[in-house]
Amino acid sequence: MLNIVLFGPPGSGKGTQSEKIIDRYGLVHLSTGDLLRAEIAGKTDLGLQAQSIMQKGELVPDEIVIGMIENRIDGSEDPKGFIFDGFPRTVEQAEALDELLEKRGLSIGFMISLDVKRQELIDRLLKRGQEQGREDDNLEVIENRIKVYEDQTFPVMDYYKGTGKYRGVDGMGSIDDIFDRITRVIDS
Ligand code: B4P
Repeated sequence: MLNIVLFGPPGSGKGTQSEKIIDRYGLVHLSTGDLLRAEIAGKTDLGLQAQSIMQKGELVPDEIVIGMIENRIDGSEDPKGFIFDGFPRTVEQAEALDELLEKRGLSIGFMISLDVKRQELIDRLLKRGQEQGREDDNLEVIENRIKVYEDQTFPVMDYYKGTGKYRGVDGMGSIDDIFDRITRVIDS
């Protein structure tokens, strides 16, 4: 099984590239951002809890996202592998992911980390805010999301570097060029 963590700051192209990776490799897409937005749209208790946190650009509590991921792994029938998009976002989530995979005889193959300049992140997210009206894509919240990434999520990179699973990819340029770089990493 091919299990990949797709990592990067907000706006680095995780969701965008995940779609292309699942098309090519037939993996199951597990995006905690999408799962949380579905809970909000469904007005569930979990969604109501998550909504105010996401509107501020803060992280939803670890136990909530870990539980969601665990349910989805167990609900997938005969998967070829998983792509974890936007998860793990804290070292605690990374440790929990390793633990829950190990219990099922699975492991992460590698983590692909998309490297994108700060101004480009802001420009992409502001553009999406204008086009799609996502509540957290406005300048004040984007800046907080980047700060939260630097403070709480960036250390996850060291966690994977420590296990030899980190693979850095230049996330600047066209979507197709970036996808080519990613496929070279996966195919090697
Ligand atoms: P996410 O949904 O994961 O959102 P994101 O980090 O902003 O990135 P996303 O994947 O959507 O965007 P992409 O870079 O593809 O998280 C949202 C919130 O949910 C978090 O702030 C947090 O509150 C909560 N959350 C999620 N997971 C959590 C967890 N594990 N723990 C706790 N809380 C969690 O693309 C952005 C834009 O750039 C798009 O419009 C795209 O079209 C464009 N784009 C992509 N690649 C491009 C390129 N090469 N050139 C030009 N534009 C490009």
